[in-house]
Amino acid sequence: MNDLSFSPERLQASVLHHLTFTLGKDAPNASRYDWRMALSYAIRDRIVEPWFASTRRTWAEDHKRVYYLSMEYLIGRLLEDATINLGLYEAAEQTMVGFGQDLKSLIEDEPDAALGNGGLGRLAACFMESMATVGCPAYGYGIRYEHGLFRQRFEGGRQVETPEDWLKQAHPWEFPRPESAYTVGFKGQIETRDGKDIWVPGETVIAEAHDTPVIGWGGKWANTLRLWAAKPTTMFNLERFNRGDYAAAAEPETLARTLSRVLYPDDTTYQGKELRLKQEFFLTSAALQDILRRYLYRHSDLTALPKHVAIQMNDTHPAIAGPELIRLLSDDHGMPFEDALNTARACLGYTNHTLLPEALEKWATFTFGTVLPRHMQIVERIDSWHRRTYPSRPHYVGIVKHHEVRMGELAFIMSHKVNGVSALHSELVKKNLFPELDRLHPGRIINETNGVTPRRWLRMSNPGLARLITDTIGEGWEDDLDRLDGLKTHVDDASFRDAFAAAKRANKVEVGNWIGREFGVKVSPDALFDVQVKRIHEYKRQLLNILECIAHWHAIRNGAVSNPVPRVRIFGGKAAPGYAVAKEIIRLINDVAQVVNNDPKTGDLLKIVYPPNYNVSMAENLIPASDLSEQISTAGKEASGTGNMKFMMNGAPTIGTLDGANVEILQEVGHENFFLFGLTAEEVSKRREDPDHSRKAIEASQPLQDVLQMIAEGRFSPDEPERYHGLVHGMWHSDYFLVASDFDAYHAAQARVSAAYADPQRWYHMAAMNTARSGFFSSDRTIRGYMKDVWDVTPAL
Ligand code: 26W
Repeated sequence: MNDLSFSPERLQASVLHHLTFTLGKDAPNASRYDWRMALSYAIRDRIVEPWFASTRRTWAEDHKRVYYLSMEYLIGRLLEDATINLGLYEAAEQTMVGFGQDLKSLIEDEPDAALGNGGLGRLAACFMESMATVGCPAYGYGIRYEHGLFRQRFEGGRQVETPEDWLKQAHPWEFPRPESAYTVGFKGQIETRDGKDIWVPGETVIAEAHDTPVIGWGGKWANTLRLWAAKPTTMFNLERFNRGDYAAAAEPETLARTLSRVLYPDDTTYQGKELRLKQEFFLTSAALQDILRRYLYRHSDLTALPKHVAIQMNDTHPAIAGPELIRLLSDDHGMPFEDALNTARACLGYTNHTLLPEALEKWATFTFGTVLPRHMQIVERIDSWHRRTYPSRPHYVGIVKHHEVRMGELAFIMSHKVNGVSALHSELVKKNLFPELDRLHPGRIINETNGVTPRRWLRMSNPGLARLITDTIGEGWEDDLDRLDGLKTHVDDASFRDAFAAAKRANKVEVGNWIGREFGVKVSPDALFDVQVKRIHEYKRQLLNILECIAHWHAIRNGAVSNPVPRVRIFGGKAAPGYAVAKEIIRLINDVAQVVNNDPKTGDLLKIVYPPNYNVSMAENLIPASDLSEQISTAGKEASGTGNMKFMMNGAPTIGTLDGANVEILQEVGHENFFLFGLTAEEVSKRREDPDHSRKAIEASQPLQDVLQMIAEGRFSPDEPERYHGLVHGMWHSDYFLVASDFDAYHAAQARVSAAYADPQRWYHMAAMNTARSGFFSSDRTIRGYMKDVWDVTPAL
């Protein structure tokens, strides 16, 4: 039974074994769920050996370890990914056919692990896979949220949120580790003992580890994703229970469990809620205690910690790591304060993912001091140490200002490296976010352009194109993505372009069928699939997209477009539940879709589709079926984007602004393979100085005026004509994200797209060039950059 070889026969035996002894089911009575679980356990068994081997080797070589601290991991499904990375896909397919089961439908039975909001969380998931692929010994630390990101439905075109419930069924990939548990404290007071300040928490919870092995490409290395679940320190009050006071008896348990109950669904607007701060400290403290325990198992000199340990903070969410590590080193282990500070800083790195002012975490000193009184003291000591050490620091710079603790400044000062996530973004981090700190600490801010894992985002999600690539340039490109460049010589070959087009068309047929089946909209696979999928946010400008849809529709109706190219405009994404404007944009898209999709005058020439509940699994289906990638943020606002890279890999040219990693995508593919439009970041800042910019832009554009007029007249909301008056008013009078100023340029760029698509030879040349030039955007390259520039760690493989 424990022959874990990879032959189909052994895999079959394993599946049957798990079905019988783990699930307790007899094959004739087994459901799809049972088969999926049995297969998952059989696959997991085959990860365990490389996982142990990796761990043993790291210990044996006393290898430096990377610890990635992140409040979010947007993982998605694991069965297919693990099976493909182990090279077991065909064996699994055969095995399951033998049991009368279809592997694909088992794969789709798995719920998405949606423990993240968007880009930052998905990046953490890609990094975990890449660290395993390149053999970087690493642990990811996070929170085991009982409920991930909410589910989205539309009711009358409006977003409705319902709770997500991924743990309703057993999660086959994790190993609970009740023995790996730490106490995390909150509140309480500081007591002085023998002249030392000691924190006596007023509340405590237990953080209990749940480990998921993450296997890299080829199954050569596996790391651990360790997620913490909150447990009460005391189960319940027996005395109260016996008195019949059941609710009160369970109070400590309820209190603790709320900590890891639910992921905060806000990205980009920070709320200042006490529970969020507690979650951040819960993750960070448990992780640091675990890191020190592992270190002290072999070592005793804590000043040598940075030689063995690198800790990366994924944005400021775990930025309490600085003060917490100082506290553990000095309060618990007796290290002098300044030594503790220097040791902590040599371990820590900070990645910034956003410049938006409303996203920068700042805690009221009252909240911070109440929840973490000892840390408040330490933060003040760090700040005064920094002021003393850098006397030229301007008075307005610092961690604690205006009764707030600024987490960005804290993370910066407590890190030896600070990085942005694209070339442009890193420059803006220097110039606009931390100009004074950059001057005081030259060289600390560096760039590590984001990437995505080509295993999930090309090999797994686009098997047709992956096969064509292998047939064309040979095997081995999956973990050596620069080799895609070898496709360039084939792009001029018409038969290669035909094969490329056929792979794309097959994906479009599947997505088209799904759209027809699920949403009742008939779309042609020969139409141009124009896709914008990402969180809904004003700066990402889904509004610009839908306004241009209306202009395009209007132009076709009026016969102003000769030979219009049929298009399907696809939207996907969730709005934060409290983000009213974003929700209004969602409703507008759905309202416009209603009218356009039922207009016999435009028929198949234009369809607008907005499938609800966009998530990782939907992205895996949509992106390979896309012709055009919409990356149209206001320049200077999108830190990097990672969706843009996935589209590029899958052969969808970008229509986009010079923002985030679009800049580098353009550099790689060249102007002839990219539809560039819009103001640059510098022009955006200038333009905003004119208080009248929006009115002027609208008055200069007849198409935009017509569009706004139609919306204001209730053309898309006949039952409530004034529904979008606020939105239209905002366009005329504020338009902070410069939708109006970029409208004409975007409209013109869309016309260039249509012209290019009308010539298939030209189009597939462009599409294939995008795939060929996407090698730089593998997250393996990104991880190697962090290893060299930030973590100072070499691969163990
Ligand atoms: C505290 C509320 C909050 C939560 C999450 C504020 C900000 C965030 C994230 C930093 C938002 C985020 O996901 N940023 C995205 O990070 C990606 C990975 O680096 C980038 O590609 C995106 O451009 C950036 O928006």
